[in-house]
Amino acid sequence: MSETVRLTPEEMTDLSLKVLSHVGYGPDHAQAIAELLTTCQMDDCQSHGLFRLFMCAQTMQAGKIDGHAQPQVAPSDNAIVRVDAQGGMSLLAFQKGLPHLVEKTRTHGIAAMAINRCFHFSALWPEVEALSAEGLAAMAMVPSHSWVAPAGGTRGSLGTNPLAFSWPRMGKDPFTFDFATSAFARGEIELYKRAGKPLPEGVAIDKDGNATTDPQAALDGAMLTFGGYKGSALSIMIELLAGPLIDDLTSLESMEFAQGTGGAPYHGDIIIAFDPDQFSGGRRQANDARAERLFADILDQGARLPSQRRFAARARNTARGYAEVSAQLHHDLLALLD
Ligand code: NDP
Ligand code: PYC
Repeated sequence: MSETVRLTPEEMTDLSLKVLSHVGYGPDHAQAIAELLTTCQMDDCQSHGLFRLFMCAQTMQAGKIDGHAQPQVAPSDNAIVRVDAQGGMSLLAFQKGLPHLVEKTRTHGIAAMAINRCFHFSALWPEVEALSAEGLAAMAMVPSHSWVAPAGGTRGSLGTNPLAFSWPRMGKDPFTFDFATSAFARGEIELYKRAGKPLPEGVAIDKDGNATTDPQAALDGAMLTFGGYKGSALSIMIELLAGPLIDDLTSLESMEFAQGTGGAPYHGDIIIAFDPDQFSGGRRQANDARAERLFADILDQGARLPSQRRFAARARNTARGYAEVSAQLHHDLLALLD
């Protein structure tokens, strides 16, 4: 088997739709998930592209998700958009709430969207880039399952808890970063396991609390946060903002909810958006230029901006009309249709 196969966006979406409907997702959720996975794969996001179809299938098999849930946006007259995902996957809820968040941010200067009662498996950059595409700055956070030990701890209390931020740039790709607050995302450890590769040092401990580079021992033990106590504190902040603040579950509670059944974590998602026109007091153009000066100074020394690799992959894959996907992954995804 050759190492990679070439898939066009249409082939990726088609494969995803077939798998998702086969395992039990209704057409609205299947479409939202398939579009997201295609978008991520076209950016060469390996841990949260087509690979995530396994997690979507496992989530359905676990029996707790509603594959036909219709998210409800609650009416509000303040700057908070609340969307009840009704026990479905988060993506449809995000799509439904997005226009309300954009409108409230333009009205109030700052607004937030709290998505409740959702299963969540996806990368966060598409959420924040949907807002930077509207000329707004945004950040997003979610908990996950309690796989990650706090700094100095020996067992999982925290989630892999990604934090994403996007800043709109006139005529250019936005400044975006999106990463787990664990040293590695869980999906990345799963990919190391599939590839039979050892992890770098400092990513995980085994179930006895000893440092390990064995992906399976890491999955059975606990992951570590990036940046020691600093990443650990950021991760706790994400638990609080995307959990108790918005009346939803922490990673510990999400893990308890799953009762060992596997699949995507179940919790909330918080997205905060800022309107630069209002924050800059009418001096957006001048302030944008100051931000550009900072980016130029970073690039000038040979450093790269976060998401630069991803945008380059997007440009390359879009121009040639396909992305390269591991042949083994493609083979294993087709087997989900059996
Ligand atoms: P990575 O470590 O792969 O990358 C994190 C970010 O850092 C990216 O924006 C990346 O840009 C940037 N970056 C990487 N190297 C450099 C560099 N040398 N200089 C500047 N910037 C750099 O991310 P993770 O593995 O931690 O997370 C992957 C995905 O997993 C994320 O999209 C995240 O949302 C998702 N995730 C989702 C979870 C969930 O519960 N839903 C849980 C955990 C993670 P670039 O892409 O251009 O390389
Ligand atoms: O990669 O850590 C992860 C993850 C958790 C939920 C979805 N992705």
